[in-house]
This record gives sequence, structure tokens and C-alpha cells, in this order.
Amino acid sequence: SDSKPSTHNHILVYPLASSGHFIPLLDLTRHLLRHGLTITVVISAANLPLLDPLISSHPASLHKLLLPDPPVDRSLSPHPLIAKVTATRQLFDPIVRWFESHPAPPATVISDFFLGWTHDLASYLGIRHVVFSPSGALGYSVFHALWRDVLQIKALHGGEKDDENFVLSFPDIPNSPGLHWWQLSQVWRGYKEGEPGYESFRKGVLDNMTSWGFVFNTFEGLEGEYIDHVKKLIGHDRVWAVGPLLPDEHDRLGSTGRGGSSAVPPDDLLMWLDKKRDDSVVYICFGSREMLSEKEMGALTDALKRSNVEFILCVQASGSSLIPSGFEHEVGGRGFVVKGWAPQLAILRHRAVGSFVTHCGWNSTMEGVTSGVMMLTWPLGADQFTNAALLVDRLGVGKRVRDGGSESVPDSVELARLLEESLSVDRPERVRVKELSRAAIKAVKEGTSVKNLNTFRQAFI
Ligand code: AWU
Repeated sequence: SDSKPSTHNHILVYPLASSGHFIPLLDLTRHLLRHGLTITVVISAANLPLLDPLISSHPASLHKLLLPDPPVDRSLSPHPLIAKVTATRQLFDPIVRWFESHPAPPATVISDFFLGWTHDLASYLGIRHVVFSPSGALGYSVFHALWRDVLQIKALHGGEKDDENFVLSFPDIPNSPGLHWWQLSQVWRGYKEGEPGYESFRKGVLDNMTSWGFVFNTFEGLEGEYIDHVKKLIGHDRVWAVGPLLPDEHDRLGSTGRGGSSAVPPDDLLMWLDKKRDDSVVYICFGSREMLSEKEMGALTDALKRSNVEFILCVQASGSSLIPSGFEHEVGGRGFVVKGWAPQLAILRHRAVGSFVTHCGWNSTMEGVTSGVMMLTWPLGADQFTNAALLVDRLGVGKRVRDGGSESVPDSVELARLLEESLSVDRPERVRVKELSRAAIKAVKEGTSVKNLNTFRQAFI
């Protein structure tokens, strides 16, 4: 484009409008603002409440590029998230028009790894494209391999249903876990060569590998070997592990209001926790998007009744009807049920929370590790099976709750035992996760992550 020379320290940040993707990129934005960079965030009106607090604290250096959420044409692809991502391509021209009329346009665009089409946008504008991965380096590497080799993998495996326990391995990813067909094939749900939605999505995944650099919300003590693998994949070392990207411990609003306003007054929850002993409460949450089936919720609530554990159960508003009626009455003061958005980070950071039943979304994984809580893994989709394997098999900081085939539902007696055992202080997983928590905090305070963030930032000064 015939644009003016772009401004070095002005960055365009383009998050995917989905909580697990939006929250960590906003955390990165907060870190970058501290060092004198000017940032414009592409955002829709629906997500503005999440950005406004940051804009009011950085009025001169943080700006918004307000664009409508483009209409999602479900004929483009049956997979809701892919359809949503494909729809964002309609913003290519509005962003170009904004850029060309801007007095000091950005020299770099940092975009969510699902928005691979922004690679073409950056090339068209003649600016640098940086990929931000809200997933870990292992999760990203598996995601990339699945899309890069989809035809070979499908040819190798044959029909999708004949053997759901067919183990996929990824020989080029060091120490990669063997994962079952049913755990990974949902990544291509409805994938059909030639369909516009998937073809453009797959092109974006491959284009990401030719970007100027990668930023991961992880730390080298957790995933160093996988960061090295990504460096090998893209052929240079502009791959920065800068996580855990979390608000500071003492930033109360940052942890109680993170990602949305809590469905219950945070103080009610925190005062409930204040009365509990250290490491005596189990926190259960399955992220912002996933939902248990009725059978799974039945097994979970049954196990919570059978066990004597004290717990906080968070279920998104859309799933609160899954909770059996009378459950809250039966567990009485032993349990606290949040139907809607919970202040997850504040809960995990509380000294009374000892273990975390999690779907292993990457943000929850990082928050669990950083908070030093033992994890009980219950992956449901996306990169969660990969993250669960990392936590349980590689790092030894968790135990599997869901351990059967695609139709398996945890046994509630076994789960009740797991819940109780997870709180015993001398569990090896707890000892290990406390060590990893110290490593995570060290990485961001004085170690590899803060160093990587500084190196990354040098590119904009
Ligand atoms: P998280 O990554 O834990 O889970 P999802 O919301 O499922 O997001 C990708 O994000 C993951 O790798 C994918 O597997 C996919 C997706 N939260 C909260 O504060 N209150 C709530 O009630 C629920 C959630 C926060 C939580 C975390 C985020 C969820 C990157 O899972 O603290 O930061 O929302 O992200």
C-alpha cells in the first residue's frame, strides 16, 4: 500500500474475541504499555468493557480500533470457531483504510494465532507480523502439525470412526505425548478439503510459520524444549516465552475482575475462603467455552456429595441448568456454587485452595501451575488433551480424572476418592507443582520471561 512510513513504537494488537484468547493478549498489552509503547487494539463494542479499564489508565498510549463483529456465515464452515475466524477476514479492508488514514500507523501487528490471515494483511501494509499464542508451545506445535499434515494423517488413519483409540504420534516434536485419534480429530471437525472456511484457516496456520516472530504465554522452565521446536520450525530464534502473563499478586481488581465481572460479589467468595484451612478447598471450572454433558455433571456432583471435600464449583451461566436440583442444598456450607463468571485467578491464588479440577485450557493450566495447586485433569477438546498430558505425564503435577475413551464418564466413587486424595499435603504432585510455581514466579520477576519480554520490546524502540 502507498502508506506513510510507519511508526516503530506503535503496535496494532489483534486479539480473537474469545475469553481464553483475549485475556492473555490483553495481559501482554498491559506489560508492553509499561514501557512507553503506543498500542491500538482491534476490538468490537461487545468486548470494550474488558479494555476500558486499561484505556483509562493509559489514555495517551492505548487506543482502540472499534470495528463491528462481522456477521458469521455458517455456510463457510460447520465449526463455530472457524466460522467466526473466517468472518474476521471481512475486516481486512476496514483495517487497511484505518491504517492509510492514520497520521502515525503501526509498524507491527501482533495477532492471535487463529488469525493467520493477518499475515497477508501485514504483508499488504508492509509491516511486521508477530503471532501471539494463548496456547502453550507444545499445544501450538501439535495444533500446527495436525493442520500441516492433515491429509497424510487422515490417509494413515483411514475412517474417522473405525479406531478412535488409534494413537497419533508427532515424531518431529520432542517428547511429544501419544494422543488418541478421538482426542485430536475434533480439531478438524467437519474438515473438508476445498471448503473456503477451512482452506483459508489452514493457509493462515501455515502462514504463521513465516511470521517475523512468535510470543508464547509460557515459560522456559515449563516448555523450553517445545519453544526450541518452534524455533526450528520457523527457522529463526525470534520466539519469546514471556509467561505466565498474569496481573501482579497485589493487583486486586486485576485478579477479581479478570476477563469479566464476577457472577457473585468477589468478597463473598473470598470471605468464604478466608474461613477455610490452607490447601483444603477444591476449585472446579471448565473454562469459558466448554460444557460438561448432563452425565458428566451428574458424575461430578455425585462425587462432590460422596466426598467430604469443601469446594467451589464454577459453571458458566449457559450450563447452570445441568446442576441437579437440590445439589446445593444437599452440600450445604461445604460447597460454593458459582453460576456464571467466577473470579478464577483470585480463587486459585487464595491459600485455602489446594487442588483444581480443570479442563486444562492453557490459561487455566498456567494459572494452576503459577498458583501451585495440584491439578485434576478433565480435558474436553482443543489443545486440552495435549495440555493434560504435559501436566500429568511430563511435569507430574496432576492426575487424570477423565481417562477413558470419547464416551467415557468418570466413575463418581473413584472421583470422590481422587478429590479427597488431591488435598493431602504430601502428594508428590503437590510438592512438584509448588516447585514449578516458584519457577514460574521467578521467570517473570527476574528470569527468562522478563528477559524475553525485554528482548522482544527492544524491537519496538
Ligand atoms: P482457558 O484457556 O482456561 O480456557 P477456555 O476459556 O476454554 O479458552 C485457549 O483458550 C485454550 O488453550 C483452549 O483450550 C480453550 C480456550 N475464567 C474466569 O476468570 N472465570 C470463569 O468463570 C471462567 C474462566 C478465566 C480463566 C482463564 C480464562 C479461560 C487458549 O480452552 O481464569 O484465564 O478465563 O481460559
